[in-house]
Amino acid sequence: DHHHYQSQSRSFAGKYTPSSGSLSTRRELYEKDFPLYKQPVEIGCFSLDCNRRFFNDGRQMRYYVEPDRNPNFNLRDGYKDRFTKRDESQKEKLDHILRWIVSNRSKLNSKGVAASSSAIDFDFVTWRGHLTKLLCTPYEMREGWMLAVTRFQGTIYISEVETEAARRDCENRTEKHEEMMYWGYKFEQYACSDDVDGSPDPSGVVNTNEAFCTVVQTRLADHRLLFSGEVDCRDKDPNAPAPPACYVELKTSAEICTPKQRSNLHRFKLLKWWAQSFLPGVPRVVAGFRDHDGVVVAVETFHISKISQLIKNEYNCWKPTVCMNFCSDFLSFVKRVATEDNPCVVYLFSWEPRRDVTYSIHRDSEFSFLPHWYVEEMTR
Ligand code: 0WD
Ligand code: CA
Repeated sequence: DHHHYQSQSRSFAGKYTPSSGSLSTRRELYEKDFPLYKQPVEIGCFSLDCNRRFFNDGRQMRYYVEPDRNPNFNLRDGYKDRFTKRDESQKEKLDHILRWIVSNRSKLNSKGVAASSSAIDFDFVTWRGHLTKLLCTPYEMREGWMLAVTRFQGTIYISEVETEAARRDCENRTEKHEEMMYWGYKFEQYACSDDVDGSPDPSGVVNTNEAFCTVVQTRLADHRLLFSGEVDCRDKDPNAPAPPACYVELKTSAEICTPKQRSNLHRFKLLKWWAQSFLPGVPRVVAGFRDHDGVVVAVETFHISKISQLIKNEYNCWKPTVCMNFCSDFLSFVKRVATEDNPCVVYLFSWEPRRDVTYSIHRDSEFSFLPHWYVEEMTR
């Protein structure tokens, strides 16, 4: 099945894995059969408004309005005078997802009391973006990561910790780079409307506090996952398939002028685009290709289910099976390591390119990330 999703469960052929203090990220080790990955199901959504306030509904949903194949969107417009930027120093960790869980707890509780060891019937709770990083790890040559892990009531929570290198990069961003980060949000404004029958309004303010997030449930091998990811927009056709199949991911990328540039898009960018959208079952990515002056000169749709075919012609390219098998083995590693069920204990998993994944253990430290309100709410 070239879509790689599985609609039915099949038995998990658990095999002996030696227990060890580290996990290899070498690609060859993960060139196995594609693991079971169930069709992701949307179990809810939430919105963050212009002040980053949480709402347990889809009020920030936007609708995709197909741009001209060769538009002339100026992505620099409004950067100076119509841009409200989210405060990046506010580290939100898993807070919005935890608020969603508390608001929807009745839907999540196991029906039979003794049916499960975990109170919410999931092995892992995390952001989709953290899983994207895991999927890309065997091919990542530049940026490492740190993931804080806590086991609480049988469920393992995973929240990213900013690395020293990432903090430096963030502080040393050039003005040019700062502006280019705005371009992606500006493209969204050109391609989305707030109302199902409306049109985009590029004269408005771009506010990066606003977000619509889907909450999906799925299973990777024997890992039951609950994660949330930000969704750019949906198909406005009322007959479009149900979420997440109606969702559209928007991207901007440098214009492609040479075969070498097309090859680099396939070898590096499509890996990240594929991983991010495959995880929640978003079927298509619409890319706006811009010139050096930030003008979108071409728009192209990439269907996630066709990407594995597209890249097969590239020499020494990434493989979806390596990404999924690494992620599955990493989650098994985490289950083996994070044994103490305690909201104050963090297992900190760290990885740097060309190294193995290692971990350290922290009790009542600055890495603890499950808020008191969440622990209290879930224990009552
Ligand atoms: O460490 C993180 N990445 C954290 C993310 C820590 C705490 C919160 N978040 C959350 C925010 O609540 C946000 O709404 O990130 C959410 C998005 O989560 P995700 O979907 O799991 O992240 P990811 O797949 O990496 O990014 C999706 C989109 C990005 O679009 P592009 O096309 O550039 O991939 O979410 C935006 C961005 O537009 N985004 C963010 N928004 C707010 N905070 C963040 C962030 N830290 N990172 C990406
Ligand atoms: Ca996007």
